[in-house]
Amino acid sequence: MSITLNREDIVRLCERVEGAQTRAYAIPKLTNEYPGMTIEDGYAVQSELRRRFIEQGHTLVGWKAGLTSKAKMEQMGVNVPSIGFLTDKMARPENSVISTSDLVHPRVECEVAFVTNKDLAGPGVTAGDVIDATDYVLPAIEIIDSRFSGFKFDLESVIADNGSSARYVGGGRARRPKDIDLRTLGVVMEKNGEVVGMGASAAVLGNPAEAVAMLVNILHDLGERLPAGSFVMSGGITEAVAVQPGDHVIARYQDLGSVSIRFG
Ligand code: OOG
Ligand code: MG
Repeated sequence: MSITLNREDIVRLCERVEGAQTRAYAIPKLTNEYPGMTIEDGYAVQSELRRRFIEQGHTLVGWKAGLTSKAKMEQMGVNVPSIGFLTDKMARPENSVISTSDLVHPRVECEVAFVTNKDLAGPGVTAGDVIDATDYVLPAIEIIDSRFSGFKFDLESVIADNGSSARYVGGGRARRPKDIDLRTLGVVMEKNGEVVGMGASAAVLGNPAEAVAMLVNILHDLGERLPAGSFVMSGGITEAVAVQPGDHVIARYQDLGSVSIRFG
């Protein structure tokens, strides 16, 4: 597989995704019009989107792995993980009220986030390399928001839509990766005081550090590396849960404290 779209089509699809993201409206998945689109085409559109955002003054903060757990793959009907980029404009403080008026149909996910203190570059990066380059891990909530109608897509389209990235919130208690067992961290997600999801971190490729290694190896294929100081989310442990204005979500993690947000 390789890039099959020409530059004009990549720019056209990027503008379509950018419009849907910035003005919060749903669009049909891109493969309806471009059925031959490849995963590499999806990343070409995503890279163009990243270039534009940076040109507009957004700062690249890190990356996210997506579709790295069985729960997420089954929920979305996709069986290969993906990556997307994260900027400063997507970050929200813990305990804040996140506006839903500029989102299409937001959902929340509980994830383990990594902050690195060494550069990482593929190919062949392992979970051990990731742990060695990790300053600390912390609990996070990702707010995803597919721009595709009905939250229905395929891998090619969701990659072009930057892996449904919308907002993210880090919090809780930062820990050195060597002081905890990254595979057995339990998490319980509550919405309005009710448990709506629970799982353990091994749901993410056996160990969330594996997801970060995979992400760095995909970055290599895109001609990129992960610089020291990056914030990386390793992927939802449980299914994503839809939220609406007035909802309060809290993710309680074993050994990592909790992260809480409200929606308005
Ligand atoms: C794609 C993004 C998936 C995760 O953590 O698995 C993701 C989607 O489900 O819209 O962020
Ligand atoms: Mg996610």
